[in-house]
Amino acid sequence: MALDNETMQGLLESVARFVRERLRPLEHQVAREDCIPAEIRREIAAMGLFGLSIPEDYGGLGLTMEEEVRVAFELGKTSPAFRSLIGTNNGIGSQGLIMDGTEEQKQRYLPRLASGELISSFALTEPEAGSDAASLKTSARRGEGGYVLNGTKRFITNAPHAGLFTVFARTDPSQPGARGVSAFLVEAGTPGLSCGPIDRKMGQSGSHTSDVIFEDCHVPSDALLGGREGQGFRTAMKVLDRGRLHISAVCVAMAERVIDDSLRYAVERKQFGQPIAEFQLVQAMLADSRTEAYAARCMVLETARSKDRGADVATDAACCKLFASEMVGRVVDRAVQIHGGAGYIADHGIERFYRDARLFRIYEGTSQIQQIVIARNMVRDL
Ligand code: COS
Repeated sequence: MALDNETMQGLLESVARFVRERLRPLEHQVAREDCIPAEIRREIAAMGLFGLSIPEDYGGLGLTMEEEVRVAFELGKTSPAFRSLIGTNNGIGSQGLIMDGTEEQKQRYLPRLASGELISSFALTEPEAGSDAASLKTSARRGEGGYVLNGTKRFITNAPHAGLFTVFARTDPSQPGARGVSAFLVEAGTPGLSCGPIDRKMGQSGSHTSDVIFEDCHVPSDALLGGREGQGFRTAMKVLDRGRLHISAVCVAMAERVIDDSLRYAVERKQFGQPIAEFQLVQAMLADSRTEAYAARCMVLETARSKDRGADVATDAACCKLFASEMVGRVVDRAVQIHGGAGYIADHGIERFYRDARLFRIYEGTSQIQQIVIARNMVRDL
């Protein structure tokens, strides 16, 4: 444990209180305005939430994976846009740097990521390279004193707000697959780097994605992550293994939130002269949702503990992501059903979770990619 029990308990309680008292009342506003208020960002920064997973030596809280998923179990009990604001700094935007960066690179960026002064983004996906990430085309040619980047990245979370991008680009055009890929740390404002317009999405309003475009973008040699070419794809995969576990925890949290909303509604709502919670067909939906959310919670905690013990959790993290993201899809669907007509009306907020949850089965690897990772590793390890 990075934190003693009492401190950890205090952190969990303050995140739960913050979600209850500050974030939940803002859910409709954030959805309507597609924007998280600046004072909320400041409060999130003051609580240290931008640096949950960043080591203490660089100004973060240095939480273990188990501690991090426990925080996500609380923070995820509201609109996922709030979690997404800190998601890249704790996950895919910073982990490449933490795992494989040089000491100088860590010193330069991690303290500002931990404080929330700088937002980071993970720029892997391209218009023609999504699930097949190793086929990416963005190029990084050696140029004077560094590299010249050209290409387009797509659906990049937090890109419109990012000060730092971890960019995956091909340094060796003779290697068409994973081996030719390297990772770069590129600062916003570098000439030749620009972001496209903010994407209009099905859900998760308040969290923004956009294209990131590189046109003859010169970066110095020391922007190469870890100072080594050809390591980028491996870095991306390690980062995603970890990210998938965190997303699984967020799925558990959203499921628990909508189960709680559904239960309260079912107890209050009367039909045929009694609360609908007393009807066995409604009870079946509540019970199935509770069972599945509990199973996902256990999987996530077990895998997080195993990661903290130093085990390779690539397969188990994929199992968690597959199960938890599919699970929350079923749970929000039942939540709409239990709410009936109200579930379809925006004012009740349930349809918003239904749309928000859909992304979990897609980003950080689709369900089908998780199945491939799991089965391939099973065959490999036989
Ligand atoms: N940890 C460390 N290294 C890994 C790894 C992992 N989890 N998974 C793969 N690697 C390494 C392999 O060992 C291999 O290295 P060598 O060439 O030295 O042997 C290299 O990476 C290539 O691996 P692989 O051959 O498995 O690559 P594939 O092109 O077959 O792709 C999948 C594998 C499909 C699993 C990968 O492309 C993937 O995860 N795609 C989904 C991408 C994604 O999640 N996108 C979401 C965008 S971010 S929101």
